Parts: sequence; C-alpha cells; structure tokens
Amino acid sequence: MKKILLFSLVTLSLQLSAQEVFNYDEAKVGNLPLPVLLTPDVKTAADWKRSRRPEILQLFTTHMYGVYPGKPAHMHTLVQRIDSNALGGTAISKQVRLFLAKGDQAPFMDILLYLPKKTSKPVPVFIGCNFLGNHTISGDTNILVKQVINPVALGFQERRWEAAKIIEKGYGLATFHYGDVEPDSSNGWKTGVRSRMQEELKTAPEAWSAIGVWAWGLSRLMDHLETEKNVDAKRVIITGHSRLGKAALWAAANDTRFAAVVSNNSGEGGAALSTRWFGETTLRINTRFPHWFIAAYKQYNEKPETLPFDQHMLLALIAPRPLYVASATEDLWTDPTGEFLAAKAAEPVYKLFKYEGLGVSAIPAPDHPVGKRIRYHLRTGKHDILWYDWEQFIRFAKEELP
Ligand code: GTR
Repeated sequence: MKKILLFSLVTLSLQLSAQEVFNYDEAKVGNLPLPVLLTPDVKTAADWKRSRRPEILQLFTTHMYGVYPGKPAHMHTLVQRIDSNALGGTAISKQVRLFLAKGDQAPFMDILLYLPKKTSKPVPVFIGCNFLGNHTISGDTNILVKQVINPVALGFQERRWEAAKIIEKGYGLATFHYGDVEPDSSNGWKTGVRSRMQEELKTAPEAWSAIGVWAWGLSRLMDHLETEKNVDAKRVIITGHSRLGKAALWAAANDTRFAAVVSNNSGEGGAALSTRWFGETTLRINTRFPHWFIAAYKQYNEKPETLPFDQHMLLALIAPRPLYVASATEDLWTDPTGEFLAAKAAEPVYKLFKYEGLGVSAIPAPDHPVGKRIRYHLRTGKHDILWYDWEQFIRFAKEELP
C-alpha cells in the first residue's frame, strides 16, 4: 500500500514538474508553420464569407470553445436604479437586471450602463465583463452591491475602467460581472447558465465552455443595448482583459453585431499563437482551468502544433471589423510576440476587404502603437489594463468607427 502511495506521489510530482517547464527564450520557440488561413480557392472577400469563414468558425466550435447558443426566447428586464447625476454629474447610470428566461427565479445578469449626460444623439459604447462585481469598476456609491461578492471594495478596480474619463471622451460604458452567467471554477457550470438553461437553450453543459458562456453573456448584453434608445447599437466596441479578452474575441467571432473589438493581454487561448512555445502553454491552461474550453481541446495539450487552426484564424474572424490587440512588456506569460504575430497573420483577410493591416513586420517598440484597421501596441508595464491602453482604444474607435 505504502509503495503504491509513494509511486503515485512520485508520478504526480514528475507530471507536475513536466507541466512547469515554461519557455521565455525566443531562440527556443522554433519556427513552426502556421495552419493555413486562406486556402487556394479563397480569392475574394465573398469567397471568404461564403466558405472559409464558416469553416474556421466551425473548427473553433468543435475543438476549442464549443457551441454558441442563440438568444433565449423569454428574456425580460427589471430596471433597478437610474441615477441622472452619476460620475460627478457627467453621466447617467442605469442598472438593469436582465433575466435570461421566464420568471423572476431565472438566471440573470446585472448590467451597469453609463452614458454621457451631454449628448444630443445616441452614443457609441465600450462594453466588457468585469472580474469582481459592478461595484468595483468605479467609486460610484449608487452601484448596487451583490452579497456574494461583497468583500471586494467599492471602486477597487476603478483604475482599470476609468469610467469618468471614457464618458468625457463621449463614449458610454456597459459591463456585468462574468460570474453572473458562470462562476469561474471547474464546478461553476453546475450553478451557471450551462446547467440552469440547458433545456431552454437546448444545449448540454459539456457542449460549450466557461469562456463560451461569458462570451454568450456579452451577446445578451448586446441584445439589451439594442433596446436602449441612447445607445448607438451599431457602434458597440467589445473589450476584455486577460481571460475576459479571450471571451471578447470569441463573442465577436460569433456575433457580428459587435462593431469593433479590443483584446487586452488576452494571451493563450485568446490573441496569442498556441503553437509558439513561449509563456503559458496549452497544457497548462487546460490543466489549471479545465472549464475554460471544451474537453476536445485537451487532446492538443502536448501537441498544439497539430491543431487544425491557430489563434490568428480567430482574429481573422473579426474581419473586416476594426481589431485592436494590446500586450504589455512585462506580461511575458501572455506571449506579446505571439499576440503581435497572430494579428500580423490575420492581415490577408483584412486585405481581401481592402483594409490595411499593421503596416509593420516586426513587433514595435514599447508604447508605439502601429496599424490602422488592425492595431497593436506593447504597453510598458505589467499584465493590466490602464488609462494608456484606453486612450489608444478610444483613438482607434474615433478613427475606425467614426
Ligand atoms: C492566468 C491565465 C491566463 C490569463 C490570466 C487572467 O492565470 O493563465 O490565461 O487569462 O489568468 O485572466 O488574469
């Protein structure tokens, strides 16, 4: 018995140490060819839309994120609070509970929407999920605090959202806590939408993933924004940081109502190429966060180079819409070069639509954004989303989504 125990302990520690080998040396990355984005038969934007795009979307569905259910039939809302003097009197805030099915016991998302007060017409809006609850995105004392996430302080993540500054630039901001649709843990599916709405959505829990549900929640937020008369629903810019950046990309791949897309430090399983051995690996992400992707993705743990796609193809699904990929110098875990190269490799599809891509072939110096319809920057600093990033995203939105 003891021997067996010892043996399994040794095997376990060997497995763990095998998992912990992470490469940060560009010389060791190798030069694997990327899976082919444009097959020879795809010569025009029309060919892309008709055949290659659906094919690629299907690959990501089958091997990585799972299915993307449609809009539930019985959504309804309850306006919880409106404050016409928010953010120092510059904004109107609206808090809406969006029920995803019939009745008041249905799963819901609590939406927080800020709109600039000074405006004569519907405004474009930045949207994204938040990590720690709506009450953490600004110090606004009108924000309703949920009991479950109460311990995290009001305004704790204000520096990541900068709502007042975004409003001042003429944009709205809408968010919900990602845990509303599925708690971020391996058991989260049991209490989230995947389990509670399987009948309504006619989708088994294992047919999609946590990232899939968060992305789907962003589409439901979009459904709601389409009913807000002061929102310009044709100019909704979807954003996300880190794991929520992965969700934003997947949402935009499926839902073309998002007019522009921002991925901030989304890394492995987001904007970074999986076949590059640098920073986080497929094995590690699938072991540490088994719920993020469907089971099929795990067959690539040891050999991501055998995937029938790579993340440049996810970025290409955004085309011809404006796409911004942002990395940070000290955030090597997300593989900034892998993010840049993925954006670069998505260019041929933008070119089919006659849009300019990044305009450079090597990763730019820190704090020097490059590109036009596809943009990229490498901010100096850590894994984070800061005002510097937002400033670039706002400039990008003004230029590409006027
Ligand atoms: C890390 C994970 C990354 C990234 C990040 C985050 O632990 O390895 O893929 O998503 O979390 O979301 O902050």
